[in-house]
Amino acid sequence: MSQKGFTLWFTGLSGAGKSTLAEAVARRLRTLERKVEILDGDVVRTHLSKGLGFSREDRDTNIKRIAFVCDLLSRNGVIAISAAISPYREARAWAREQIGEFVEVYVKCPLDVCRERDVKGLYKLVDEGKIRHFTGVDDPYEPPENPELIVETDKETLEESVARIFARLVELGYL
Ligand code: GGZ
Repeated sequence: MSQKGFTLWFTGLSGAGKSTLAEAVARRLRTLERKVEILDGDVVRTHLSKGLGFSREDRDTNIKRIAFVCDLLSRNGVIAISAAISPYREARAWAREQIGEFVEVYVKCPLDVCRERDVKGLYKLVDEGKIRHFTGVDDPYEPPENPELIVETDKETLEESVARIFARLVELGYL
């Protein structure tokens, strides 16, 4: 089995399931004795990207920082998993270029379903006008045009999505 590092880059709306998938994939990779680190958008913003907001410029800075760390990790045999919205194609292309060993997974879920889930109550705050520039509502989300994989979290179970991610990683020669 290949032991090389790479970056698994999840992109999708808030509430689409990026963090849940990242945790589930990481858990399964660790059972294979692989070293894994998750860079979750929400968590990164409390440390590495503390103080950044949600303008395009700040989001791009956030993505560049995450990509930088993913690159360091994956060059050293670790599987880095990014779970940030990463709404802009250009920033994701930059990350792909920077990292090289890059597997982009579009975590696809309709906005209505994300809204209904409203795991953190953020969509409610958006509706109340308390949060602005929210991705997919009044801020852009540019879906990937050529991701290595699309998982549809409103149509597949978590286990099915994880299984499809593993199958794709095997196909690409990463596992
Ligand atoms: C999008 C926002 C916003 C706005 C706060 N737009 O689902 P969450 O809560 O836990 O994850 C979201 C997180 C987005 O941070 P990222 O670093 O992933 O974004 S980006 O890749 O665009 O830099 C959400 C919360 O922060 N959140 N305000 N306006 N998400």
